[in-house]
Amino acid sequence: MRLILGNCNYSSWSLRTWLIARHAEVAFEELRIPLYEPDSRTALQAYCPAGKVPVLEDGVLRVWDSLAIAEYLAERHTSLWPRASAARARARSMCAEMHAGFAALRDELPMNCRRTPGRVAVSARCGADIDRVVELWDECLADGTGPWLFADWSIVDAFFAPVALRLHTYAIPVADLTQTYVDKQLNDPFVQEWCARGAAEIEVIEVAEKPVAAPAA
Ligand SMILES: N[C@@H](CCC(=O)N[C@@H](CS)C(=O)NCC(=O)O)C(=O)O
Repeated sequence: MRLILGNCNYSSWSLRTWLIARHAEVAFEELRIPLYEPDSRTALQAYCPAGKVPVLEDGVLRVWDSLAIAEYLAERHTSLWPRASAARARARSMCAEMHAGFAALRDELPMNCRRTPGRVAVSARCGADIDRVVELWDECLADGTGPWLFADWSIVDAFFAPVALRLHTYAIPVADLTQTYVDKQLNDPFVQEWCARGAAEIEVIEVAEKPVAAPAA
């Protein structure tokens, strides 16, 4: 298998699928396409049906979009989703909500792993997105079974890893229960490996370096 990925520092959808592949312990190669460079579009179109990363190649098969890649890997590694049907359904709902939503959070607080942590003002819409994420996490964590959202690490933790990184790098204050989960993500060896690779990258995507808070709604 081969995963086609963007910049480690900036590409949150790449991080999600890379984490799933690492946790699944599948053997895979990587092809990194730095994004928003003059030749990025041509490179993306050569490998990526939708012109976006991530893409998983398995022989001649190409699977694109993080959710489809997650499901493809989970068909072969069933431990990637929670075992119980109800928990699995909830985890899938959370991934779908992440995949389809949280536009203000994603726009205003771009993933930037190597950013020196520091607070930025956020709009009311972004604040509401953060509150919703925290609500989702706390519903899972409140019963004390942690440390991951459904006890053992699962795909839903990959989907929220970039959000935990954002809460950290933009110094968003959260309650202890939430912070414990953020810290768990930050201390995950795979997340740390990815961030170290991001820190070593030389490309700079200006728009992700200067987040400007949108005016409050
Ligand atoms: N829904 C897609 C989103 C993929 C996506 O937006 N990827 C970004 C990088 S994180 C990208 O390829 N951007 C490059 C571009 O739009 O030119 C997924 O879940 O995989």
